[in-house]
Amino acid sequence: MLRPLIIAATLAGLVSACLEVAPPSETPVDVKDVEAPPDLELVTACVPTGMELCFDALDNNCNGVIDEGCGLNTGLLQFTIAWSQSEADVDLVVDPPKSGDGEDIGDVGLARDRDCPNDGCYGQNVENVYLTDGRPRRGAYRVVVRLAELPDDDEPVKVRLSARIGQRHYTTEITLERSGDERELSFKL
Ligand SMILES: [Ca+2]
Ligand SMILES: [Ca+2]
Repeated sequence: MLRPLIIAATLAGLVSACLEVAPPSETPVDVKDVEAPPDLELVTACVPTGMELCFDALDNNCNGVIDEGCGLNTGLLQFTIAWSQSEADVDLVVDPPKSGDGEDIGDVGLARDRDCPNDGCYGQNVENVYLTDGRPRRGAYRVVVRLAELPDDDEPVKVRLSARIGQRHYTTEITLERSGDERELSFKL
């Protein structure tokens, strides 16, 4: 009786792992250029620190997926922010590439998981934008992290931003001081 149970458990483990992690693509997603404000330190090396921790917007186990097993989705593109001040309203905006003449090119398959703190985030503030399936459209993805609202006497908000672009990984910490502050990065594929 023991062996079928072990096989079933192993299969269940494999299936859950497959659901979380997008299959590797045949050719890597090519990152042509990354633009970031000069005062932001953009770290590309991933140093594993143990098991994956939820809601920190960090790929703690360096498996290429940010905050897996935490109810967030992923794809060949994943942009995630997390911040600790439970009352602060921070927004992650990912604008998809435009056509050559600057026109919208329509739906490129990006979706959003949560809008914190409005979605009942219970102090675990995280927002996640990901590519739902397939390969990403080429072009520049404009990523804006904006402090929409900060209660009067709070400290500046420290926001962790991580991006997964195919097999590449980027992370940085952004400090936003007052309502309306924003920082912009661009990832060109
Ligand atoms: Ca991970
Ligand atoms: Ca994590």
